[in-house]
This record gives sequence, C-alpha cells and structure tokens, in this order.
Amino acid sequence: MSRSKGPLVDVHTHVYLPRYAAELRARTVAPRILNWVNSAGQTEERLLILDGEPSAGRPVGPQYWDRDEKLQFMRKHEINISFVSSANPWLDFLPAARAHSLAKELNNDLEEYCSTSPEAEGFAGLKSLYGFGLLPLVPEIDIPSILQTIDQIKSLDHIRGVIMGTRGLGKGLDDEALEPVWEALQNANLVIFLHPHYGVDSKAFGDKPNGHVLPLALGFPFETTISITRLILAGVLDRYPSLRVMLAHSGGALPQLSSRLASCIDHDPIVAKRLKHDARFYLGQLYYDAVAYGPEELDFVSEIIARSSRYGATGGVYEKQIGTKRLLFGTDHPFFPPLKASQKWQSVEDNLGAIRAARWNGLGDTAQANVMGNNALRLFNLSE
Ligand code: 5CU
Repeated sequence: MSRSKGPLVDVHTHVYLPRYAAELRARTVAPRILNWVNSAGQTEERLLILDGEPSAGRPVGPQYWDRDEKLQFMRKHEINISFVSSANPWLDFLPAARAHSLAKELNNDLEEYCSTSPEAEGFAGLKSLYGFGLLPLVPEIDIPSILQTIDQIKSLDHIRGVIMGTRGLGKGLDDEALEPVWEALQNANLVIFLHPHYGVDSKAFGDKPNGHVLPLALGFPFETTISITRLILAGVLDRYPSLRVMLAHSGGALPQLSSRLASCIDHDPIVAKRLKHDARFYLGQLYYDAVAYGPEELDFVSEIIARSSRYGATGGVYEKQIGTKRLLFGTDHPFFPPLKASQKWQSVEDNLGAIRAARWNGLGDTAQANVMGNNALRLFNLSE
C-alpha cells in the first residue's frame, strides 16, 4: 500500500532490552522466559507473562530484543521513526531496590539503543529511534527514588517520555502518594504512555479455550479505561493540566463511555462537585494511539476528542481538527506477528489502512499526515 506524504512515526512499539530479558531468564515464576522442548525435540525459548497463560507461554526470540530486527521491521513497513518502550510487565514484579537500580540501568541502555541508531531516512538530524523510559513504580519504593529516575530520564536526550502501567505504587493511579510524581513529570514535559498488563478479572472470561483473545481484545482496553478514569476522578488532570498522557489502544472504552461517565458523575453526591470540568472535557486533554484497527473506530475517537471543545477546551467553540491532532500511529510490534509467513504484518497494514480510510471529519490529507507522523513529531518536540 502506498502512503500519503510525510513521516510515518510509530509511537507504540516494544522491546525487552537484553538486560531485561536476562532478568526474565533468571526467574522461576512468571513473568519469565523459559526453555521449552518442542514437539520436534528442539529447545526453544518461551515467554510467560500474562495471567492464565498456558504453562508453555508463547515463542519469544530476537524480534523482542534485537535492535536490527526492529530496524528491519521499520524498513519493511516504511516507518521513519519509532518511539520504543519496554514491554509489560515492566518492573512491577520486583522488590523496590532492584526496581530502582534496574530502571536506571535500562534507561541508560535504551538511551544507547536510540542514540546510536541510524539517522531517520529523509529526516536530517533525527534518529530512527527514540524511547520511553521506565520508572520504579512498585509498592514500598520511596518517592525520592522515583523523582531521581525522572531526573535521570530528563537528562537522556533520546528518551522523550515514560511508559507506565496501571497499578502505580500498588493502589492505582488515583493514589495521593503519586502527587509529586505527576508534578515532576509535568515539569519535565515527559509524555506518559499509559499501557495495560493485567486486564480484568479473568473469571469474567469463562473457561472456554479462546487463547489470548479475550484478555487482549477486552481485558487490556478495559484495564486502561478504568485506570485513566480513576486518574480523572482524582482530579489529577485538573491539578496538572499540562500533563501529557497518551493512552494505549485508542483509549480503550473511555471514548464510548464518556457521556455515561459524565452523567454518573453529575448524579453522584460524592463526586458531583469534585471536578473542575464536565468529564467529556478531559478527553481533549489526552493523546491516543491509533491502534484501533478500523477507520470507523478512529473517526469515532477523533469526533469524541473534538467534542471535548464544547466542554470548555476552546471556550465552547467546536474545533473539529482537535481530534485529528491527538491520535498517533502505532504498531504494537513485536506483538501480533502474522500467523503465516507474509511480507508485511497484517496488524500493521490494518492500522495503516484504517488511518487512510477514515473520514477525519472532512480534513483529508492533513489529518492523515498528522496521525501518521506529524502529531508524534510535535508531541515529542522533534518539530515545530
Ligand atoms: O500479546 C500480548 O500479550 C501483548 C502484550 O503482552 N503486550 C502488548 O503490548 N501487546 C500484546
């Protein structure tokens, strides 16, 4: 498929850096990488990270850690620049001291991975790889250790944000203890990439063998939806209006449920007067990856973001282009590889095709180019 003019920038692409893979190999309980003897009698490495996975997990290999494989994947799909983040479950399973020291080491590793990458083709002065760092967000950590890590990340030129799970310090993202963390992230102008790992209670999915379909298609997005909603309800976006949060998987179910959320807030005596704005306003403060796989879904999310302007973002004047400025192309590489050998990955082609086919509120090529890459260059301060 040919592409509209302008850069193609991937904001949702993961890595298990070699040091992290080594940490997983050394473990005897999940999350872990284990050796597995397959039906042909060969030993292969398998990854076990999700709750309730079959005990053999799934195949894992260099596509998860080898930078050349990432660059090859980018060339195959004509991606000019990627913002690489560590894949789940990050440091969540580690004791505080180890999480702190490993965060520091992995952030330095990622800086090296990005800063020594080739120049982005056609974009003089820009690298092909930038990254999201890690924070030691685990129970028992002291806040100064987190703030120290934010300072470290600020000093690393190619790290432009942090990837964050939904648990915070164990109590979720509405935990008051996180207040200095939001303040420091806002001051450092770092983008928070909010990404799921745990899904929802797997009992809801029954016991039929549906592989990873229900946890990934529904559990992941609902986890993100609940987590960002709790953050909004705690007033974090009122206190830190310049905090830049990008939601995985196009914000999960939040766009679809935002008017219901607003109504529930209005009718609840405990919450009704807590927030500065109608709940729908906050959707215009957030960024969303465009990993939605369908043009109708992208148009819907874009319209919901644009609608936030009616709730105060632009003094009540409807701004239809806002929606197209807050969605950003992503691939989720190396997850969702094609099941059959193929030249291009279906998951990537679906997301690109969706951006091309969306109507974008009549804003055409400009909107498409924004979502494909210009929004990312602006968000991460790589262009005006
Ligand atoms: O397929 C999966 O398990 C995943 C995962 O764990 N993390 C992710 O970002 N995408 C897919």
